[in-house]
Amino acid sequence: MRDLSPVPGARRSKDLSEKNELYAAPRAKTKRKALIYGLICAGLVVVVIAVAVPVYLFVVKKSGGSSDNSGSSSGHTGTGSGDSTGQQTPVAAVTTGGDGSTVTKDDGSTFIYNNTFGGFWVYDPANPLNESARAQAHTPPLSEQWKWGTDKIYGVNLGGWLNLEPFISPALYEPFYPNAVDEWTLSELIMARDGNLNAIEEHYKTFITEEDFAMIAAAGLNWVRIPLPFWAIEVYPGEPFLPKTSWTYFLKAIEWARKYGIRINLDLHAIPGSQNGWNHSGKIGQINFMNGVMGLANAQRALDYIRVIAEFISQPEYIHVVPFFGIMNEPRSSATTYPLESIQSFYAEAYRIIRKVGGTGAGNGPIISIHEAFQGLSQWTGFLPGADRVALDTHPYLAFGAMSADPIESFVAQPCSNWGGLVSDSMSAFGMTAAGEWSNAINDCGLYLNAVGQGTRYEGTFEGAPRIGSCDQWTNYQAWDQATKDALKSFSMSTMDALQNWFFWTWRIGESAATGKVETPFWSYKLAIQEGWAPADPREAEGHCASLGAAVNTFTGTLSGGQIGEGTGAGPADLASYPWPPTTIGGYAGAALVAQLPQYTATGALPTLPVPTLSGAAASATVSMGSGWHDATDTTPMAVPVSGCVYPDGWDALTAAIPACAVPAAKVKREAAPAAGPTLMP
Ligand SMILES: *[C@@H]1O[C@H](CO)[C@@H](O)[C@H](O)[C@H]1NC(C)=O
Ligand SMILES: *[C@@H]1O[C@H](CO)[C@@H](O)[C@H](O)[C@H]1NC(C)=O
Ligand SMILES: CC(=O)N[C@H]1CO[C@H](CO)[C@@H](O)[C@@H]1O
Repeated sequence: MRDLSPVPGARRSKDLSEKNELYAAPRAKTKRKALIYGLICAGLVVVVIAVAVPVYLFVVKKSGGSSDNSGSSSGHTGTGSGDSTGQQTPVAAVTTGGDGSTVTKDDGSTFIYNNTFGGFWVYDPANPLNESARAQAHTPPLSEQWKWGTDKIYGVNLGGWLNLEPFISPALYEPFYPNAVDEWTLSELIMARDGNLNAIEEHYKTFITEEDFAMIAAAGLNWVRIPLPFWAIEVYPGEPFLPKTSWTYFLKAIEWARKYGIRINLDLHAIPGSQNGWNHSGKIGQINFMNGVMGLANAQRALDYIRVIAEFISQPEYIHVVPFFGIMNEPRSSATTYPLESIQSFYAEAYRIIRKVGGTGAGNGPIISIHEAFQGLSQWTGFLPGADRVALDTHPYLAFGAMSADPIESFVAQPCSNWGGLVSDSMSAFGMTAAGEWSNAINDCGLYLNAVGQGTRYEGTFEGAPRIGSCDQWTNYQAWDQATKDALKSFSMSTMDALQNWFFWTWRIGESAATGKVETPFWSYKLAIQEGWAPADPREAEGHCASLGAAVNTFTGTLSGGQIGEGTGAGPADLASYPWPPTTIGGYAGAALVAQLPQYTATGALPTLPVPTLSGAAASATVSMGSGWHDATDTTPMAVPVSGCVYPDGWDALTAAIPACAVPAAKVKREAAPAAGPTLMP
């Protein structure tokens, strides 16, 4: 997330007397407590009777089988009693459950699944690929095709989990204040302190767990967007990130999403060399993707990582759980970095690659989501017309514009007018458009929000902004009164109504180690549920703008043709007008100059992402979990450094000299491997 919102910012400030009223516990809370106790008491009964879905029986061998079984079977009402022959013991294992059912996790511990929307979980060790689970009755099960533009995405990001951000998990950064400012420096400092990066894996293990997926479904949400860094695949020498490990946890996310009927938008969030110079790209500072001496080489690496991910998620075993691929978070295209035509060439090349991997047409490979690159949605009208399933991504935020002391009430209707029309117009003019990020923040208050060691515009301590007031009232959520919460909820709902298909940023904000509490409360959906400023059901938001008397232009059309994978298969007519390599790399305008830039050469081994290892009872399942690589005919090697050549540092190359030895652009062309099935290569 960042501040280059292409939409109008907040209004100018007026005075607001700070609120110091004590937090009055909302009535709802008492009611909820009673409900909670009721559920606990009813728990066991509910487990047995409330599940109207089939219960599967499977047989475990008496010797040695039972411990396997207890470890991973879900639900556990089974009380298999030994039979007199001592041969085999039938154990009833619950493989699915609805509201109030008990879920048993990998480690044998249990929790209660709550879902008042008719959702149910499914996990059958005999068929770990079962796709019947539903997040809610109104959300299609994974086994059914998502209807783009008709079914509504009510999503949250799992931000700061596998791709770290200081304001999301401040406790990881605080011990190193002010030196850890991004994942690069954090990794270096943890390595220096511990001699390993176990602390980062510990974060993966604990920050998001299975319960979160259950709670997300219980909150009426049906999608998650998961930011993933390229180092989930590999690192190059000199890159201090923890390599490969986050992939293991992404596989857990796939398992849990499948179990709870939630779909995943995999968002490649950090790109070699940095696509935006912001902390969440891995390294603050330079933009070396598509910019400067290593701009093209870094882009080659990025394309290969996109291919490796597309090869994984296009497999039939995974495509229904991960049908949405955000290929790059927030590329910061501009006249001083890489211009629109450059990022469009990159997107077009990614499109060729992904569609070649998965084939064309609904269900073949993911919908491809491209961020509007801070150009505004309308700039994308007419880009790749007729393309097979390309979606636009936009991140509208109020938090980073001009600050205002006005009360939350004054912001409530803004999303309706500011954003509703933009998204709907884009749905009509371009096709599927979703807001990959938004938050409740009406200002930039909160620990590390603008970066470690930086202040806030609101307090007049960042970027020369004039002071508006103290941030305390906006960060000390325990003191918020009911009116504040109601206004915040209303702001949330008008944003949901305006954006229509959305992913809140973010599900969870970790507590600060210093204060033991969340310091950026506007940014946590989990906290919003707990403290009462999230709608119980996001569908309540529909019509909210109208109820406020604010006009919102809701998309009422239908997407068709290539937009939903029902195109002619001809592909976009203008694909050839977006060449790869592009004719401009930041600082090098014109094919002749681009041709001088160093490139990697396609001679490297292909890194296939591993498939999950089944454990417990599932270990004996006979289903194939795939090979990790969808298209066996895709044997184009990875682009790697030319052996013997010394390249400039890919993260610090803006002023480097061009090496004489690296392959000049003109000599390298992506090899088209023999095509099996439909191909869009022109
Ligand atoms: C479901 O509700 C019960 C109390 O009714 C609670 O203990 C449990 O943590 C909830 N489950 C989840 C996943 O939040
Ligand atoms: C998946 O699980 C559900 C619920 O247990 C069951 O009804 C369905 O038949 C299963 N489908 C497959 C393909 O195993
Ligand atoms: C300097 C910098 O990169 N700051 C960004 C760090 O991340 C936060 C949260 O995403 C952004 O708001 C900052 O702009």
